[in-house]
Amino acid sequence: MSEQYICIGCGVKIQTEDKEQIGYAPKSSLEKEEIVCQRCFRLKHYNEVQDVNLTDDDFLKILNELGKRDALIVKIVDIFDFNGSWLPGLHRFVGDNPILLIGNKVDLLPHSIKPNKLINWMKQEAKELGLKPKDVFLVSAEKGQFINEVTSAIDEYREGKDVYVVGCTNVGKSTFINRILKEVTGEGDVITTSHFPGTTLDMIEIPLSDGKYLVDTPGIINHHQMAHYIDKRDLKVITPKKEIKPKIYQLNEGQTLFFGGLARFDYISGGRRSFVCHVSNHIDIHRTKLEKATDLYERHVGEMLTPPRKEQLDSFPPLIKHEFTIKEGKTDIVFSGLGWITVNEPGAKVAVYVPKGVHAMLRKSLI
Ligand SMILES: Nc1nc2c(ncn2[C@@H]2O[C@H](COP(=O)(O)OP(=O)(O)OP(=O)(O)O)[C@@H](O)[C@H]2O)c(=O)[nH]1
Ligand SMILES: [Mg+2]
Repeated sequence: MSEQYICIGCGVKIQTEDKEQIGYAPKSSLEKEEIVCQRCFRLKHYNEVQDVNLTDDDFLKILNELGKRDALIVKIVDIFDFNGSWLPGLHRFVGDNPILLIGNKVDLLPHSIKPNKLINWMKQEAKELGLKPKDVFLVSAEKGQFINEVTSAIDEYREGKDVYVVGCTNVGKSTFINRILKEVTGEGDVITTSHFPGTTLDMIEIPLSDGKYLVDTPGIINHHQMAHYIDKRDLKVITPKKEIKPKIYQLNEGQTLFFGGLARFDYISGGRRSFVCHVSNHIDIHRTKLEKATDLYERHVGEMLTPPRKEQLDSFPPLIKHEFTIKEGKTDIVFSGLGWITVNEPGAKVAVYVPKGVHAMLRKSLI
């Protein structure tokens, strides 16, 4: 019987027959110690992604296994897109297994934010969302911030069991595991990572010193995230790479902000006040009069207001209006996957427009 090889980059089963299907690797590569599929090779060397035909159900099936295993679950969220990257109903997959909650990409938030405050905020949000984690941490998998603390905590909480790292796509699960590996073994970038959602395709088991495993899992797709509606080439625009610089706008009633052509914010009433925008530094914010906004959008989306790209407009969903009245001080108006606007005083009436399917909401301010 032939041996089953697994791609060390994404976890997919290796096949050598069909170049067009996932898991393809040339026969010659089977002799290597570490086998990487063609898709991972291209991602790593050319930053090009080959589409796969796996569905949500395929990924859910993989995660459903977790309920049957006795393990520690490490749930990762992207702190820049906390609500968008939240996996609802995690208990359905993981059964009674203990959970650690980790907010990744803390390097993107303004340095002035105190980590402890953020952790308390995450604890509160987790409670409201019905999750009871054993503990909550912040990290930067990419920069290595707080990695030692988290690694020790994992080792303690796992009580000699396997560890599964779960979360929605793109939160940095694979980067996190690579970082731990680097700290422990000195080996860099074993697992394939990329800014395209859906990089990891199956479970990847990394052996631990006691014979147990640290396991990377494919991300669950949250369809209400902005990333799924834009051209792949524009992911770089909406995803911050560096600390975001808050931009303060003093607005009068009847003024509008556009975030590229991806979102619109109308300030309806509440007197002159300031709005602090937390979005990727690469997003152009365009200020205009509310009464002119609809017309401006129709004329300039795909040109001055971009992304989306002009050639993509036929398939880009229309912007849908959500109205909010801000009842409490220090509230964030969240555009799932794009960022948020912080309002310090109650009493403002606003309208938020996001592509149909993308979530918009209010939350207690993170900062
Ligand atoms: N700024 C910042 N970016 C990060 C961090 N960790 C991961 N990223 C970036 O986030 C993107 C996704 O990282 P991955 O590790 O591939 O995410 P994943 O959760 O494994 O994604 P899937 O395999 O698709 O489920 C990549 O562009 C990473 O460089 C971090 O700590 N800070
Ligand atoms: Mg991954």
